Amino acid sequence: MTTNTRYKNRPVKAEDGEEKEYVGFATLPNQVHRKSVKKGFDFTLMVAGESGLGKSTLVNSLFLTDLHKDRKLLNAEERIHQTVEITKHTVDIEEKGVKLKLTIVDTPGFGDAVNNTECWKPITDYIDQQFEQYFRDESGLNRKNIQDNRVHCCLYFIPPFGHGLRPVDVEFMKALQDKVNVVPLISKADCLTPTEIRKMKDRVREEIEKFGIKVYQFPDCDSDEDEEFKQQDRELKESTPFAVIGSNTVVEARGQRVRGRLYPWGIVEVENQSHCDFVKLRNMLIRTHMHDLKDITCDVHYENYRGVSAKCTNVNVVTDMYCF
Ligand SMILES: Nc1nc2c(ncn2[C@@H]2O[C@H](COP(=O)(O)OP(=O)(O)OP(=O)(O)O)[C@@H](O)[C@H]2O)c(=O)[nH]1
Ligand SMILES: [Mg+2]
Repeated sequence: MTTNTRYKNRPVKAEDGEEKEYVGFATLPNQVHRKSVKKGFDFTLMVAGESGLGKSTLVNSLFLTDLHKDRKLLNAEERIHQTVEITKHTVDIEEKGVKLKLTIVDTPGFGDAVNNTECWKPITDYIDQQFEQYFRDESGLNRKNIQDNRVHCCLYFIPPFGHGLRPVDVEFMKALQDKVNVVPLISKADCLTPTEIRKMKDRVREEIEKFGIKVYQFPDCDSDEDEEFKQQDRELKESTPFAVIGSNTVVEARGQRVRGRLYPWGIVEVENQSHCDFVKLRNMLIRTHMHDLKDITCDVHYENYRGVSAKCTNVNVVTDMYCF
């Protein structure tokens, strides 16, 4: 569409052959599209869970970048006293002219300390701080260039070794559930056989239900979507919690170079759908549900935060009034 035609009222032929004035609001989706493409998109993803479950490896595998090139490995003694240390990495990705500013919030070492009481506190505090910052920016004078650092999704890593959720997993997810979209993952799925994965998934799903944990719910598929999309949506919902495998090495499998883990007995391919749900997770995050995750963050979690802060502000105002 050239600039001229965009601004002109173009006459169009109606069904009866008569020319009808074309108002032009049908171009609204195009206008929105242009504007958002120009502005670019941002998305913040957080990973959390016990130390050593492969969080950093998975986010590296997801976005093909090595986020921890100069990471210093701590020795065993240091690790025991290690406190939760949250790090933020931003990568700018561009695909077909669409820019995405992706921020990964990594929480290395969670659960490393001997005492895990309230180990989720630094993480919930971090999420609240981002809301607070956004709230302040939004109420400030210069609202044009607000940087949105709110966390849109938190991948919570469940260890593959146990029998379902541990109390710390339940408490952790519950602490997060009203602040962020929690997506539980079964980590290091290469440690389990397909039957064990199925059992583990059933167990985790049951326990999520039993303990009333509010994890991210995939929205219902629109009835006018095509059959293929509906089928993919069904498969996606049935595969939760996703069982994932991460790897930062490229190996040779079936004559191709693939991201995988090489064992004496064979190769586990990260992007092979019969080996794990990595591709499903990536598609969900990037292709199909990114916008919904952002919407829920804004409409539900941020609104929760605003509600609570507004109440606190009112209480302060009332207390101040009584002080006079
Ligand atoms: N078997 C298996 N090992 C994995 C997988 N992903 C990562 N690892 C290995 O697990 C170890 C820990 O991986 P990290 O990615 O550093 O784990 P992390 O959760 O980020 O650990 P912290 O930063 O200490 O919280 C490394 O030796 C990885 O190679 C996986 O899917 N399967
Ligand atoms: Mg890590």
